[in-house]
Amino acid sequence: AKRKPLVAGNWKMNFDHIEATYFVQKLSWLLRDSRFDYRRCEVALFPSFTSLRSVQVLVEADKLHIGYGAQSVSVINQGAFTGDISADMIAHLGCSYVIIGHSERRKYHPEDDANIVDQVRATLAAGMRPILCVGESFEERRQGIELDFAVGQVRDVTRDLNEDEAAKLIVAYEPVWAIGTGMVATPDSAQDAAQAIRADLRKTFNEHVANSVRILYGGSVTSKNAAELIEEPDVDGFLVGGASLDANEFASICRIA
Ligand code: G2H
Repeated sequence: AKRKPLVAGNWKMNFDHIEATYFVQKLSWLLRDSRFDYRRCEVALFPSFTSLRSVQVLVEADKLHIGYGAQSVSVINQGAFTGDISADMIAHLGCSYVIIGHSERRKYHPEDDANIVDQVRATLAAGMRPILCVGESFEERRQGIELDFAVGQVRDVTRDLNEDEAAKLIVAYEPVWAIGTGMVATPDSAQDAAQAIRADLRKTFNEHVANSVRILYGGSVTSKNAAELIEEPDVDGFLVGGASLDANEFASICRIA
């Protein structure tokens, strides 16, 4: 990685606010104990909405260097939208990031390209950074169109952004077949996708945008496969799911990145 790496723990629908608080304490203790350098690598957690306030209180009280964010956001600012959470509500909890377009959201919720673009806009407008998830399914890989597919998903969003907005984007390349399956992409294929996405950013915008955007790899990342993935020049960190639920394992991945 040539940029400051980011290790993001996507807890998905796990941990209530008490478990979340316990986890953050344990993680910060583990990282402090191993003299982890937060200036070298950013660490961020993505709890459920119900845990964000507890995480905020703890992070602020103990002045922790751990960032946090939400796993999705409403595209609307406020009003009669029962059950939705706005970008401002999330930002006012001290969140720095929002995960957008995770394949599980694309699958189980009606999050299409237009909705994902609007989530990116809402997140940027509230002063946070979007972590845009893209990646092919097994079918696209079988057809050999995985690079075009992932690049196309990024382009669907960036075509509506200006240069300043695009430079704030974080992309997570998560091949759908690697998510929660234990089948991790090879370092070569993670690099190929990250490189293709970066090349397209260079073409659409310029060198500055291409060099600013961090591209994470996600999909069955563990402390066993993180080292070889992070050696790739265009892989700038990880979006970790299952392995982010164990503080020891997640701390190991942070140290590796
Ligand atoms: C992909 C990833 C985290 P896991 O969904 O976003 O999950 O590491 O469990 O494959």
